[in-house]
Amino acid sequence: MEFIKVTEQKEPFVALIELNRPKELNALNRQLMEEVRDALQQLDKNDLVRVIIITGNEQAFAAGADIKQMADKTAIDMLMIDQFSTWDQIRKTKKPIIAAVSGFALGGGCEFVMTCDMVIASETAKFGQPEIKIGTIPGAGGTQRLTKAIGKAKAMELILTGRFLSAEEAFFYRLVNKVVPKEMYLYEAFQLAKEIAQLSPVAVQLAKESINRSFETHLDEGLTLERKNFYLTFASEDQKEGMKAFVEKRKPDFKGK
Ligand code: DAK
Repeated sequence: MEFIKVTEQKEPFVALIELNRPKELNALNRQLMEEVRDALQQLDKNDLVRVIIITGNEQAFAAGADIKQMADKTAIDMLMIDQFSTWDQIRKTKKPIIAAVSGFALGGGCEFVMTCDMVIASETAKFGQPEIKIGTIPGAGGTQRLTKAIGKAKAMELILTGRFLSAEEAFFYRLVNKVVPKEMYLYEAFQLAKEIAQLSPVAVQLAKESINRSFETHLDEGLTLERKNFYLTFASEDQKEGMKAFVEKRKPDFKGK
């Protein structure tokens, strides 16, 4: 594992996955997400693990999918690479996953957090879907999950402007379970994990499955639409310009083409 660290049984029945690309603010390249998928599949099969915590570092949970890896891709490249199957497999994890978030959780990072089951945030956490600023839209469930989590008006505001939510705001809008001082976010995540890990793993898994069913009944249709539209942004000059400008550290000049 190059981009993640996995500690099984950090506490009894609790495993920890740490995203570990600190120089790139844990930008989620394809290999990192595949490593997360593989780790989750292993942990799901391991009877000594009942709850999984996923975290980044103090500065960033993850600042999004890796823009440098996507910048030159065409719509067809994106379709053929099919990163979604990795994300879909992550979504199928049976054991509960707690995201412990400090610093940036942006774009794919915010979507990854929303794919987890519960969220403990440091007071420094910042959540957002800033894809619009680089000429694309959320591609891993953001338009669907953020809207269901915080409501239409606020989701529209965040996704159409790319603004960030502070940890306090994220708590107010029910995107996160709890906000704690930055020294405490991992500790709090472990407290929650240990409480759940003492309970019946069978009941916990069935409860998780049932809650997700209520949440996801209409999600598939939404995700299908979102995917098509995400691919479509890669047919635009604006996506090329937005991602190129980010890499070149300049302001993008969008033309609406
Ligand atoms: N990708 C690649 N590199 C990134 C990055 C990213 N998302 N975010 C940060 N970095 C890199 C920077 O390029 C910089 O690298 P060097 O220049 O030092 O080599 C390093 O991390 C530190 O970043 P900054 O110098 O920019 O740090 P600042 O503190 O000044 O700013 C920031 C922090 C988080 C505000 C800024 O880095 C930023 O705006 N980052 C981009 C945020 C963003 O736009 N995120 C959304 C990306 S699009 C999909 C799944 C998911 C997605 C799509 C499809 N499928 C399953 C198909 C998701 C898409 C996205 O997330």
